This record gives sequence, C-alpha cells and structure tokens, in this order.
Amino acid sequence: MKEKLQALKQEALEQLQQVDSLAALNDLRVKYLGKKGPLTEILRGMGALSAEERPIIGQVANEVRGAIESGIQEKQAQFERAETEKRLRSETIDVTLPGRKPKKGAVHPLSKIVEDIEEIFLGMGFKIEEGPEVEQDYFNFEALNLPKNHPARDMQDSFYLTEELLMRTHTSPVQVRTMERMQGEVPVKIICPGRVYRRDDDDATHSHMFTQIEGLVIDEHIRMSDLKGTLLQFVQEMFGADTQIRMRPSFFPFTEPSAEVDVSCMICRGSGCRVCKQTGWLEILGSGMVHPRVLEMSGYDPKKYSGFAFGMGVERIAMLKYGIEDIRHFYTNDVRFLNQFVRA
Ligand code: 2NL
Repeated sequence: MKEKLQALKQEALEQLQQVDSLAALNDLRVKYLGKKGPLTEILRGMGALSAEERPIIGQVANEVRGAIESGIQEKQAQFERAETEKRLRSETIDVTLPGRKPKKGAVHPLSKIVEDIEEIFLGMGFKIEEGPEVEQDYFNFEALNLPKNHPARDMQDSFYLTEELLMRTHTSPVQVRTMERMQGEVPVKIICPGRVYRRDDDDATHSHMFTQIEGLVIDEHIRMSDLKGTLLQFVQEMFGADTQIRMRPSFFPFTEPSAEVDVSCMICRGSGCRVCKQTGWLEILGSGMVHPRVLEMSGYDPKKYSGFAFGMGVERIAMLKYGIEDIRHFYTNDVRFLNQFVRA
C-alpha cells in the first residue's frame, strides 16, 4: 500500500512537469485528487486495514496528497506569473514617443452666423432673449393672433406633444413672453434666436428643424421707416455696405401691414446670376408692423404704442452667403463640410 502511494506521487509529480497550460493543470488536479481519483479510492479502502497499519498508511496518504497539492499550486502560480508578465510586455507603452495631436474643433457654421447677426443687432442696442423649445399653444399661436381653427396652425404642420404643448414653430413665443414680463414697459428692443420645428418632409431646402432669428421693437411712434432703416443697417453690415433692400407687400396674421424683404444678390451684386435666378434679388426676411391685437393681448396699449417685427431663417442666409446647396449639410455633421468654416 505504501509503495502504491509512493508510486502514485512519483507518477503525479512527473506528469506535473509535462503540464503546459492552466487547463491541463486543472485536468491533472481532477485526475489525481478528484472524487474518482486513485487517492480517494485508496483512502476509501483504508477501513480494511489493521489498526496498526491504518495510521501509518493514513500519514503516507496525507503526505502524498500534500505533495501533489503543493506541486499543483506552485505550477499554477508559475503559469499566473508568466501570464502577467506576458500581458505587461504586450501593454508596454513607449513614453518617449511624441504625443498624438488633438484634432482641432470648429464653430458650427450656423452658430457662427447666429453670433454674427447677434453682434450686428447688439450694436444697434437690441437685447438677446431666449426661451423654451417646447412651448404652450397660447404663446406659440393664440397670443400671435392665430386662434384655434386658424388655417395657419394645422395640426399636420406642427409637432404636438399634448393638446396644449408643441415644439415651437417660430421664436415669436419668446417675444410674447418678453412682452408679458415687461408689463407694458418700453422700449422693447430684442432679437430671439433659436431652433424651431415644423412637420415638413426634409429635402434640399426644407428641414423639420431649423434656426430662426426674430426681432421685435415696441415704443411710442415706431413706424415702417424704423423697420426699413433697421433692416437696411443689418443687411449692409451682414453682406456689405453697397447692399440694397426692397419691400414687397405680404401677409402674416401677427403683423399689419406685412412685408417680405429682399436683399440685392450678394453673389452678383444685383446684376443677375444663377443664385438669384437672374432677378438680382434674394428673399431673406418676413416683417411688418405688430398687429394691434398682438400688442393688446400681451399688455401694450395699441393706441399709445406701436412696434415692428421681423423673422428670418438662419440656414437660408448661411446657404446664400456661403453657396451651400443643401440644408441637410448643417445637420449631417460631415467634418469635411464643417472644417470649411474653421475660424482663422
Ligand atoms: C418669416 C417671417 C416674421 C414676425 C416674424 C412677430 C413676432 C411678434 C409679433 C409680430 Cl411677437 N411678429 N414676428 C413678424 C413677421 C414675420 O417671420 O418668414 N420667418 C422665417
């Protein structure tokens, strides 16, 4: 029995030398020390031994088990050390290599145009107001003389969230909120930039989300010539001192009278080209005198005060200014497009 145990130890330790992986080591452990292994079998058979023999064989069996166990443990530690070393070697970094240059970002062309426009109006004494993109029906429509069932507020054209909440379709609600906050005080002289939403199918010139800047001035004795002078100053700073404007009669529910504003084409300087379709003019703004009902609803007495308002689509202005042929370029974020507007 003793010899059998010693032979078993010898055999196990020899095989241990051949083991070359953690998996093989585990197989070996199961083979010699497992429930169905020879050692377990020998220990189980010890009941048949005499009382003198039993402790002696038991001691030898325990010694053999201990030797095999510590052999396996040592081997396992060896494998784990080798594994760690291998990983450390593969993960070494050469700290003497030059670093990677971080890629330089750029201001988005739309942000840049918004900033340019803001600067021009700040220079004329306007303040900048912003407001929520999720808006109440009242501020977006009702207070702008667009009562329920008005054709211009078709459910199909707006993103409604609930009966009362929608994505704002213009930045006018910011102006309404400002008028309410000012409680009839003058002057009101603000521009409101921001994202607006309309349920349109996207194509080269339409986007369900776009950027608008609206302006509003309220005071005593504000008249159409103030509107015209303000817009002329704006376009001449924006597109060049020789830029001209012309106004054509139009209609908006919130202004009366209303006017579309054209600028002389900044590409051909009015002589006619592909961009202005040989007319020499480009439509860039809607505008008008604030409707008396709109003034009244937001707390301004239309007998005492008058005002003008205007609105423009920023993407359209950026497209004209930079010759961009598809509005979707602003939102697809292709860096080859965006990098063309890197500031010097
Ligand atoms: C356009 C036309 C316009 C306004 C916006 C406005 C705001 C208030 C009162 C009266 Cl609170 N009017 N805004 C007026 C005329 C035109 O925008 O074509 N936008 C892209």
